[in-house]
Amino acid sequence: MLKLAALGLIYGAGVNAFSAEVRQNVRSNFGQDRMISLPKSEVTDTVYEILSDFGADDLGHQNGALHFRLSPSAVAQLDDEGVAFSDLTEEFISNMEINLNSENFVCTDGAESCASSNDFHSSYQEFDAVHARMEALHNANPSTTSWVTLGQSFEGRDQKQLFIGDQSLPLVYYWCAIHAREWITPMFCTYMAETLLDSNNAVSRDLLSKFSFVITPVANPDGYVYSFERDNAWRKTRQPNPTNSRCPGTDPNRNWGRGWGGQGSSSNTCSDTFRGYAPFDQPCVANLKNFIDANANRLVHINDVHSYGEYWLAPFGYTTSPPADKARHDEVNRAVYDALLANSGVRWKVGPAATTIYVASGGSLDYIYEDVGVTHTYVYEARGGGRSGLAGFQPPTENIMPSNVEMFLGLVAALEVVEKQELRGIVPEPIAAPETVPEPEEENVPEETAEEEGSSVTDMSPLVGAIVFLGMVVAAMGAVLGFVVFKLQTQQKKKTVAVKGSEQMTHYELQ
Ligand code: 0X9
Ligand code: ZN
Repeated sequence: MLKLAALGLIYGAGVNAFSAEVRQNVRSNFGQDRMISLPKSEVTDTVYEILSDFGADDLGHQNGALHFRLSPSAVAQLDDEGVAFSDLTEEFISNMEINLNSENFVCTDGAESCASSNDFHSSYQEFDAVHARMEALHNANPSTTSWVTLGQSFEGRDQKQLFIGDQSLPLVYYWCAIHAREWITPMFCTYMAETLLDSNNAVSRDLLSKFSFVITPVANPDGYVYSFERDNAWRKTRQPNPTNSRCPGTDPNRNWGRGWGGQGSSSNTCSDTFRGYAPFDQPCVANLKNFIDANANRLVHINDVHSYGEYWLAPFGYTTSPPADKARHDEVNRAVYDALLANSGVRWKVGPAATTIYVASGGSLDYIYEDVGVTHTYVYEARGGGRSGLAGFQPPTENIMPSNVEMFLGLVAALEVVEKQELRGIVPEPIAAPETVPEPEEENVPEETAEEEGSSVTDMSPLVGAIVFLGMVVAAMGAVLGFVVFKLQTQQKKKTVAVKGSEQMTHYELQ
C-alpha cells in the first residue's frame, strides 16, 4: 500500500501531456523497486495476497513465469514466505527503456496524418489515430462496412466498432487494448480490418463469404489514452475508486460476471487485478457485454486480444476443470499452433487459460463461453516480453508488422476450424483423458517460412482461387442454413463439465 503512494509520485511527477520525454520519465524511474520473475508454481493464494496487498505492478508473463515490479517491502514479505523468485535481467529491463525512447516509437504527427501514413504500422499509434485509421477504412468501403459507437467509456470517450461484411453471416468479434498498455494490439485490430478489406486478398474474400466481422480497436479508451499521456505501464480503466482516491481503475479483465471475485483477482483497489466493486461496473466492460448478449445467436468466434507472451488461450480461465467443449477448442488450438509454427518456427503456447498461464477469475473468456454460450471464445496474447530478445508490452516497433501478420495467420487457421465445426457441423470426438498431444516433428517445420516484414497473407493461385470461388458460392448458401440449425441444437448445452481430478494439460508447452 505504501508503495502505491510512491508509485503515484513517480508516475505523477510533473507529467501533463504526451511527449517522448514523458515516456522516458515514466519508465526510466524504477526507484527502489525490483523487477522480478516468479515461476507460476510459486504463485499460491498467499503469494497472490502479498502481491495484491502491496499493489505489485504486473508486468506480464512468459514461459511459465510471471513478471512483477515490487517495492522493497513486498520483496521482503516474499522472502519471509520463502518464495523462490529471480530478478529480471538487466537486458530485459533495459530493452524496455531503449524501446520507449527510440525514434518514431509513437507517431506524433497528429491523428489524421498518422492514420493516413503508409508507415502506420511502423510506430505505435495513439487513440485518435487508431480511430481515424478505422474511420478511413470505413470511408473507403462505405457499402461493406459501418463504423459505429458501441458506447462511452467512464471519461466519455467513444468505444467504437467497425463492422465488415454481410451481417447476415455468422459474426466474428475481435477487440483490442482492453488492457491499456498493450499497445501492439490495436495495431493488430487495424491490420485485421485492412487485410479483410483488401479486395486483392483471396483469403480475405473467402473469409468474407462465410463470416461477417466486427472489430473494436481500443476497448479501454480511457486507460489507453492515459498510457500514452502519463504512464506507459498503465493496465486498468481510469474510473475512480470511491473507497480509495489514491488508486483509481479496475482491471477490465477481472470485471466480467462468471466467477467474479474468485482466484486470480483482487479486492485491493491498488492492485493491477482489482476486480471492481461489482461485475460489469466498468462501462467499457458493460458495453462489450451488452453487445455480446444482444448478438449471442449470431456470434461464432470471439477473441479478446492481449499481449504479451505468444499465447492462444481457450476457456476456462477461472477453473482448471476442462470445459464441455474441450475437444472443439483443442482442434482450434492445434490449428493455430501449427499455423504459427509453420510461419516462423515459434512454438506458441496454446490451451486452456487456467492451465496454460494462470487461474484468473472474472475474465471475458468465461462469461462469454459459459453465460453467453459462444463456444469459440479465446484470448490472443501477442508477442513481446523477453522471448526473442524483446521486452514488455511495447516491444520494438519492428515487431508490429510481423506480429500483425502472424496473428492474422492464426485467425485464418482458427476460422477454418470454426467454419468446419460451427457452419458445417463437423465436430471432433471428445478425446479420452489423459490426452496426449503428439509433439510436432522438427523436420515438418519449414526452414524459411518467416513472413517478410510488411507482407500480407499469401494469396492463392488463380486456379485454386477459381475452385475456391465455385466452392464458396455453394458453401455460403449452405453455411447460413447450417449455422442456424447448428446454433439451435447447441444453444442450450454450454455448461461446465467439471471432470474433477483430470488435469488435462493440453497446451503445447514444448520448450
Ligand atoms: O491476465 C489477463 O487478463 C491476461 N493476460 S495479460 O498479461 N494480457 O493481462 C490473460 C487472460 C486469460 N484468462 C485467464 N487466465 N483467466
Ligand atoms: Zn492483457
